Amino acid sequence: MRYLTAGESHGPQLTTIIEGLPAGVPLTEEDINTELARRQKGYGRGRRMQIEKDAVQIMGGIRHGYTLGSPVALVVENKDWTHWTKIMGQAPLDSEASEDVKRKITRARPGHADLNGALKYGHRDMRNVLERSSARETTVRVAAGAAAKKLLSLLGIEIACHVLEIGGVQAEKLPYTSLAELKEKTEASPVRCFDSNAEQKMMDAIDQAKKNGDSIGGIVEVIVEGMPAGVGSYVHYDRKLDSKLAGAMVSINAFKGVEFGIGFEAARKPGSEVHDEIGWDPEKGYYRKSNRLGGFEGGMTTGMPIVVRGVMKPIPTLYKPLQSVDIETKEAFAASIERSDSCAVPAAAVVAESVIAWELAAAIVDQFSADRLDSLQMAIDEQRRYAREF
Ligand code: EPS
Repeated sequence: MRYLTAGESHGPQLTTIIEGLPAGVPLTEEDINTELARRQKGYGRGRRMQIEKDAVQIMGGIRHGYTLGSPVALVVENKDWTHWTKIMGQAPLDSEASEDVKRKITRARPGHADLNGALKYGHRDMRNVLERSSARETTVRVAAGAAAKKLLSLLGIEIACHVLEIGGVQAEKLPYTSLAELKEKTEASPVRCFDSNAEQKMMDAIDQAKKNGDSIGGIVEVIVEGMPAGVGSYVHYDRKLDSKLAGAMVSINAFKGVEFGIGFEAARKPGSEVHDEIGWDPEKGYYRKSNRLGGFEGGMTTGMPIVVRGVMKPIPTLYKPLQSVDIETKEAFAASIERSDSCAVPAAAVVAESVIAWELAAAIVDQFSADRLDSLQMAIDEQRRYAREF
């Protein structure tokens, strides 16, 4: 499976085309809109989210509620486009069009794609870069992820996300009895956090950052239950599934790092406290007595829950801008100020969940190459039986 996206943050719409989704998967606009709405929530978002009410239109690949096996085309309109038709118009500008119409940006924001993107593509107007490098694009990545999540759930695989840290405020690792409980509680939390004590402190930290004209980042965690053992491969670097998950996580705007299970903590512990002992049970088959490696050994799933975390840096657009250089005059200036979010970590957790769901669904479809949902379901059931009895 693969997908591409197109569209600028203030252009008319965002588009994705998904290729390779098996036929027979029930998928509705409502399924996708539920996920889009989750991404729009979160304490710390800016005014743009009051303008947008993201809603998908299915433009191909689905008939009477089921995927056809043909490419699935999804579109989300940008409501804000109506304010940007001149600035972001597609038609050539006449020569006397004023700088107002272009809203040209020549002062790169440190930490953003502005300067590198401008010099890579030769843009003297950095709006050409920021419009596409904006995290607005994650809207349709979540739409693609919604399709992947639907497929996974029909294979008995459940996925959830939550926020562990914002601006230095750490959530306590409180136990939850099921993913359902984790989802229910974090869905109701303005910062998508399971620990209600940390929740308020996170919101205070966001308020403080906003007051200071600053931004803050954090850490999100994605958990997946029900993945069959043996998905991925150890035989080649580009077939290791954990590496694909790591790549997907760091592909999210502003994400700078990733870890599985106990993650970087493994560097500080002896092997006996890192590796998970193997057990066998007639009901479950092989299992690990702990899950410190977060569901992967040798680039393959172990059948234990996948636990993967991503770290998001603070958004680089600051109301109290850092020093930068104007690419026209080469003079030092404060970077340009664009409307932005002071913290998008709760929304980014949903994006992380979506991209991880996508990679897992893609790996399953690749490994068990199926054109139809029913044959894929049979293949996964068989893989689970095989692993249990092996
Ligand atoms: C973003 C800047 C803000 C965010 C935007 C990402 O948009 P605007 O400049 O229009 O206020 O709200 O995020 C989204 C629109 C979104 O849907 O997540 C940026 O510069 O990356």
